[in-house]
Amino acid sequence: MEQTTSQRNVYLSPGLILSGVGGRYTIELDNIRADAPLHGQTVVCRAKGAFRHDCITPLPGDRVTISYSDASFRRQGDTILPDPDGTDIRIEKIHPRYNELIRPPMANLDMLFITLAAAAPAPLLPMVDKLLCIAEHNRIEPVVIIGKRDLQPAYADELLAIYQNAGFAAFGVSAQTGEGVDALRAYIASQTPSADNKRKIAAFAGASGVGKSTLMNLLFPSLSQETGSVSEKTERGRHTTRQVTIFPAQRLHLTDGSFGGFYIADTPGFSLLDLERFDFFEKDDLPLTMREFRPYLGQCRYTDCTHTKEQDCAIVIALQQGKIAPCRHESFLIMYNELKDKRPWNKPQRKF
Ligand SMILES: Nc1nc2c(ncn2[C@@H]2O[C@H](COP(=O)(O)OP(=O)(O)OP(=O)(O)O)[C@@H](O)[C@H]2O)c(=O)[nH]1
Ligand SMILES: [Mg+2]
Ligand SMILES: [Zn+2]
Repeated sequence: MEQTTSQRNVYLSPGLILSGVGGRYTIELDNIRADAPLHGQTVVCRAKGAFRHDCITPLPGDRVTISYSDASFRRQGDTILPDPDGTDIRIEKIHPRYNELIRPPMANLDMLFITLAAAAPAPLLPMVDKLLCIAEHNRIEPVVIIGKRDLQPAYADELLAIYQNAGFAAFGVSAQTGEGVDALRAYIASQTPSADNKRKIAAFAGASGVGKSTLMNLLFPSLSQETGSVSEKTERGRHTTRQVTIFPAQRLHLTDGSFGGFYIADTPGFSLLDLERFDFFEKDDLPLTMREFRPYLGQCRYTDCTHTKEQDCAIVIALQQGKIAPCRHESFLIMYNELKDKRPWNKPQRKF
């Protein structure tokens, strides 16, 4: 759309928020409108003030419409260069979200690579399982990645079996030795764009230090030069990711060629404290988010069965028969206890 206001052309372009820091958003504009000068470009800009007023925070993954004018770019021969400060560019509209998470703070996720380490840091399985349940509840396809296999191979394989038996796609990998990385890359490459042909948005998520950034750099060698800009050195000299950054598909080249099926985000690791602030849902929704519980639901003796300890509970029987892993049921109990007195759940309001 093009309008003229005081002799300036004003343009509207759709795009995707790749990252946002301190109210400044990096947006990849769709490459569809040849008449909108910045189409296909990546711009940095702010959001219109009304969002803050309404307590709406634009998130990485948001589909947005931005407005800009002729003052927002300059032409150099055939090349158009967007204003690096984006002073005349702003987010006008956030399109309806398919889903929205607090950790990692992202919208419209299709897939979550839930990453844990076999050791260093030792995995907190209740946290992993909580993340899996949140993904299921938000209709995000979870994939479990057990990293640092080199440190504890036997334990890594044990965890792999638990998550594969529960019905998840799961991979054991080591960035140190490279084992399992090819299989994971092949899996990612096999994921085709969703039915409406939009590229899927995926993110790596998990505790801090499990190796998310290292693994992403190994999977997508073209990223490795860039991660320095999104991670910072901690007091202990370690690099840690400070913000969600979605990498546009055209930069995600696999070693053997180009790959455009995904946008993939690196995200800051969770801490124990973050666990408290995770997204959650109602107690009654919990059993449905446990993938391997589903075949047994509706088969318990009591219709209001909590699946914690009742007589003739189909879940407890499956647990006793070894069909459900004890650690998964333990995580279920922890989440159940957390949710049982928490009702109704008030989603925290996010501010800029
Ligand atoms: N032994 C071993 N160490 C690894 C492996 N992958 C990563 N590391 C090390 O683990 C540390 C943390 O790796 P990162 O990739 O920064 O972890 P992260 O999950 O991105 O951490 P945050 O950004 O803080 O969330 C680094 O010192 C890596 O060298 C692995 O497969 N094996
Ligand atoms: Mg990182
Ligand atoms: Zn039951």
